[in-house]
Amino acid sequence: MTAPLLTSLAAPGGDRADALTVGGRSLSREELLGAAGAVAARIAGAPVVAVRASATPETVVAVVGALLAGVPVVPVPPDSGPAERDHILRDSGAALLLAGEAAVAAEAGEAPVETVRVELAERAAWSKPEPDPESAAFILYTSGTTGAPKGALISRRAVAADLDALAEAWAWTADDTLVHGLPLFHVHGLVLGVLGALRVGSRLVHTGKPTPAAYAAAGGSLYFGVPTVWNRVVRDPDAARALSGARLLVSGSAPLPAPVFRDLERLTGRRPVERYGMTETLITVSTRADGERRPGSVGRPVAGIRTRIAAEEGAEIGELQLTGPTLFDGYLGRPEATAGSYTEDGWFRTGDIAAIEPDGFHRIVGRASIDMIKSGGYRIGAGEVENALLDHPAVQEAAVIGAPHDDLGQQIVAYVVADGIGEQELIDFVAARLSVHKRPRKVRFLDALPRNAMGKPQKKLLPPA
Ligand code: MLC
Ligand code: AMP
Repeated sequence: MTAPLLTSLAAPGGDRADALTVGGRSLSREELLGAAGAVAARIAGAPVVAVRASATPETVVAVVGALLAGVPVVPVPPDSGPAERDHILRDSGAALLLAGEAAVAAEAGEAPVETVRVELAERAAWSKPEPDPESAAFILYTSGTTGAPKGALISRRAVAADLDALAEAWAWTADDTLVHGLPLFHVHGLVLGVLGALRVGSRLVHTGKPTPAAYAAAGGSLYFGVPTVWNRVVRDPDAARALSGARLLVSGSAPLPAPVFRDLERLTGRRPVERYGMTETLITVSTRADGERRPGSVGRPVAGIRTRIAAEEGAEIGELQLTGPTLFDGYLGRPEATAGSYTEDGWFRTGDIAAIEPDGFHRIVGRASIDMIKSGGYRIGAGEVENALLDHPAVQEAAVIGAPHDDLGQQIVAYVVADGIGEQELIDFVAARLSVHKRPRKVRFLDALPRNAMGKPQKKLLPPA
């Protein structure tokens, strides 16, 4: 039986003043629980609450407060422009937007819901019983291939089951210090990187930004990063060497290039752990602290997860499908999209193409759809960026792809048919409407998009980026 999500929030091995450090500001667990209790008291009964998820202790307090109160949390990227932010707030039905002090000023008068300021110094005891494990902990907005992001409903049970499975695979205990600097609005940084540390009881140092220098200075035993972060670490050998005292370096959210794996081993003496996951499933496949780690492989399913490959007759690779207790409860208000993400016999269709080796190790080979881009570990739907570009009056047609990129894995490249506008202006236009990370890094201007006889744009025929 999985223990309820928040049962173990009190410090198992005794409290310390810097149990949680985010961007240089620290809280003890007692302070965190007190401030979160005050948030819980203020928002109890709300149907859904949004949190402006900047990398601050206020974000952690807001999220823990909502989880104490049993109010589902919708993290909002702090740099999201009005188009993306208003979609998330309206679609989720959030009644309130929680934000730290500096952020409140930035939001004032702009957001379409009431903004509530989170105060680290507030204290209230919260002693209500743990909410139903089947209730939603999070509504995480995530991109599909077309249209606006959908809200994935993640239950408390799914989060608890996943964190326990990962703690077992990585031998993650209260003796660890977890270090990372990932955004607090996605599974990697928020669910694993904050709730994981709180559930296991380890210290957490969030570096604000995931820079090599900040990782090197943090002195952790366990580090999380997306491949872009590890690529930057190995390009800074002094920073990389400073990580040789760590117990485990974990990479996920996108494929870790084999040369980066090898450079990490060479510079730190540590073979990185690779793990695979998705917003809709949480982290489902991983190599282990006590097992083999192989470049290009994400290992075996974690406890409770079963996987299979839906391959054509005779083929070894095909769509990875899975089932288990960490799966989501569907997309909010989108029964058709939810149904479409499952097979007839109830397995989740990841949309990733994979192979399973005879010894059970999984290799992720690619994505089924060209319209799902992974850039710097962020998942970006081509359709959402195309729609943003088409909102500009000068743009007549737009096609967006993820072009291979050494540092980001893929970089967003936009091909447009447009009059009287320059590249940077269009990049800034998208950055201001959506989140900054969804901006094209390059724009190519064409006289017309390549199309087939039916008039459908043919992305495979676009000129090289
Ligand atoms: C640049 N900036 C702009 C801009 N261009 N601002 C406004 N308009 C423009 N046109 C600013 C940015 O806001 C930022 O400011 C700065 O420039 C640098 O931005 P960037 O160039 O986009 O950053 P970059 O170096 O490319 O970021 C790399 C990165 C980032 C690795 C740090 O991609 C990242 O954090 N990735 C993590 C994604 C992640 O966590 N994914 C997990 C998904 S969950 P400033 O002030 O902010 O510096 C998942 C499940 C699983 O996948 O398996 O884990
Ligand atoms: P997101 O929904 O942002 O969590 O992105 C999920 C997607 O990230 C998956 O469907 C994969 O395409 C990709 N992904 C996550 N981890 C890995 C990994 N270790 N190797 C390759 N791809 C990964």
